[in-house]
Amino acid sequence: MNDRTSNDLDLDHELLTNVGVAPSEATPADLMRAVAQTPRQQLAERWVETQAAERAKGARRVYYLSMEFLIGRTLGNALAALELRPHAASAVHAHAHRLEDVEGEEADAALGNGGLGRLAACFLDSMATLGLPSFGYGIRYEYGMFAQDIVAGRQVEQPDPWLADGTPWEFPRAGISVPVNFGGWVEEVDGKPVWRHAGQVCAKAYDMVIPGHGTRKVSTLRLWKAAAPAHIDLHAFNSGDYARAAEVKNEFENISWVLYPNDSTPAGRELRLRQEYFFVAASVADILSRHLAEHGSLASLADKVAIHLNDTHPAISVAELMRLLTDEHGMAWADAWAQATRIFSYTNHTLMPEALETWPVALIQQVLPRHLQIILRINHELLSEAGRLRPGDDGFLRRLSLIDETGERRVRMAHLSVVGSHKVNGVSALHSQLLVKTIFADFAALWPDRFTNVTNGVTPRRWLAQANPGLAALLDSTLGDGWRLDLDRLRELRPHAEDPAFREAFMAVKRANKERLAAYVKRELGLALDPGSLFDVQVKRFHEYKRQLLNLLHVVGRYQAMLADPHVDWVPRTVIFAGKAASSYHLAKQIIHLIHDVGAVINADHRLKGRLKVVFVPNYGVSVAETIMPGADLSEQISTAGTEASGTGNMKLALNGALTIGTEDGANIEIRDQVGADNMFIFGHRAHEIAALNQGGYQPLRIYQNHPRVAAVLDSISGGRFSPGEPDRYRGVVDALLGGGDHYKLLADYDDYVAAHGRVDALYRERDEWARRAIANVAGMGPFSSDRTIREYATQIWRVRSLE
Ligand code: 26Q
Repeated sequence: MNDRTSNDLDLDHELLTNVGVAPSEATPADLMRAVAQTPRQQLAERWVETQAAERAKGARRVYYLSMEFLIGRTLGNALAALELRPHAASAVHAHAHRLEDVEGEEADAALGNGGLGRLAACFLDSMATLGLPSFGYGIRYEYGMFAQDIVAGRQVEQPDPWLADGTPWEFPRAGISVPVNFGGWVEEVDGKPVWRHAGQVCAKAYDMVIPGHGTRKVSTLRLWKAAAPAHIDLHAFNSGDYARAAEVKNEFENISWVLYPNDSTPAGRELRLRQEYFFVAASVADILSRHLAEHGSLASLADKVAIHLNDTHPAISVAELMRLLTDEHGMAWADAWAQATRIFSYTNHTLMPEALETWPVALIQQVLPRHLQIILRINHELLSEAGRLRPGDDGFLRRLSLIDETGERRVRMAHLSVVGSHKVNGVSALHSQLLVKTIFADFAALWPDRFTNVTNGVTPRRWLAQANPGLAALLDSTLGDGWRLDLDRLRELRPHAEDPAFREAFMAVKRANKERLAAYVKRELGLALDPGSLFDVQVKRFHEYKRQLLNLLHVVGRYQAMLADPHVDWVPRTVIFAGKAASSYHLAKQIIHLIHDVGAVINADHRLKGRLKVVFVPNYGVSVAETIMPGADLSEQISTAGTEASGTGNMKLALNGALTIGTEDGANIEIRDQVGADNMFIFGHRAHEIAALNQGGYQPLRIYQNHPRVAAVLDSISGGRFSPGEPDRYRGVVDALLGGGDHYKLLADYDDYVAAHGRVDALYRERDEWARRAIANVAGMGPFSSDRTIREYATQIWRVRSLE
């Protein structure tokens, strides 16, 4: 088929006909919309083409169900995938603007909290690029992840109305609207259960087309918006009461209003449960109607459909599919169950018991009465099977049960996900090992083959080609451009680490990226950074287990040591933090405040001669990350061993040439295996040693008493050294360590962490040696492409194949 679209952008025409402004008066935001039109049109053509090809082949597809897709901006990625970048750049230049500035006008699609949501976005990119027949399904939140303002050192959350000015990237599918029912009760009619629902919402489909790179294939991200059913509007219109009509409409439409934050402990909010069922019901109905249209019968469903659960958030789909197959389509229970367990697979993203999703039985009874019956039947059959295996072992049954009977009865969504899936995976080797040793040990005894590992990855298109054009150009001229689609090609960099000219070029790229980051910080915060200093970066959500506070303890310790010994030739450091705290997570917000207070004191202390700076970059998100990752020298991956399931920021930073200081946790271990232990700064207790500390009565107070340097750091914080106006401000933070038992073992790892920083300083003085090791990091990152990850899912779990 010949491509009729010209690749030359006619911006004046787009401005006049699509944006509705005179070309001479176009602002950068107008230009952004005008530039977007050409890729939008080409994506629409590719979407139609891809759908037709999949339908013609009767292809098996994977459906990736996720409450979160942290897409970020689309324009730059679309231009790259469609090979339109040079055309767009010259068209924008003709309007006396730079393409990067025009791209900067686009709002991030921040439909996710952090790692889990960004992983889903990287997976879409890889699924499209590999040509896998695939859909992502999620929610079209009106408001994404809150924007973070910092006011007097404290986090203030602002709404994120990312759709306020519209987005050029969505395709409303006016014809695709699915009714979703809620509430009511279940009756028996002729011996069959009938759900008499009490309420109904419409799910309306909005598609985002996900371009593949190096292929005309695309993937689809179908997001559902909640709308009042048409009859509601009609009713209000007839009665003439507009105010009441608006109120009623809101009750329906609030379902897709706002992304829920990833709280320290997920509260069982009813609206969140409604969101989960809303998008699951719409997605499963859409999957079944597509299957029936293409294949005519549900008998072949499991041959053509794979559904993946991104964490337990869409777990109710197991019950929903069973309901549709049995109640609506008359399939026998056993046949339906055999299909369901062939169709579903599930990824777990956390081991921490308090983060595992459960819902009160009473709430599910009220919102989804038929689903509760189905869950109880699944549970009955599970416990019967398990009882036959281990007769009389009541503890085993209690631990396996879908219902937690201790206290208020609750449904364990992880158990529902495991029982309903043929494969369950963790996201790094360590995490997957711990899963079968801890929270899923009983299920692993029952079904050992169900559990597997698929280590996370990141897309090299966004996280190297787009974020770091300088390094991308150096790689292109050194290795050719094949690494974009085959990241293992980075291995060929290894010999170049021995080439002084290459090292020079590599370090010049790093320097330019640090200058770009410094310019951003200057613009945002008015703070001047020294690009010659070591940029020490920790960017991620704020959580106690990620131990931003350990990093800060080192900063304070270093500050004290510098004051004690100002004439030592200290390696200049800029310690950069960024990340959001859940709005209800008091301690995490206190730590953000403390970083600001410490920064204010240190940055103003002239005795340091500018050799230590502390910066907090506000509103961390995908686009901010694209500026920070390339400018980092040192990547802080310092979670308590056994707590970070994988991490993906660790991969983005190493891929951009940062060296890691990290614990043996999550994917850090596999990164070390690939880049070499000599090229990382590993420290701290290992997972089994942390477990032993938990067994053996860990006493942080002992450490405090026996380590004067630790004591001096903690005393200065708790004594108000950094909050003179309110000396008690950080009592609570320090108390969590000394009085609260230091759950995440900061003090146990402090000494080793400080020692590791000593090795960092020593290496940084040896510029040449640092360059060698930074290059070794990039060279070792091939396996951490999400293309590798998705190939593993496709072959080992989903059994889907690329078209042709
Ligand atoms: C649950 C219930 C109610 C409200 C919110 C939530 C909720 C939302 C988001 C719970 C958890 C999340 C996000 C979890 C997450 O991002 N986990 C990270 O996943 C990454 C991708 O696998 C890993 O690399 C990280 O280690 C893991 O922390």
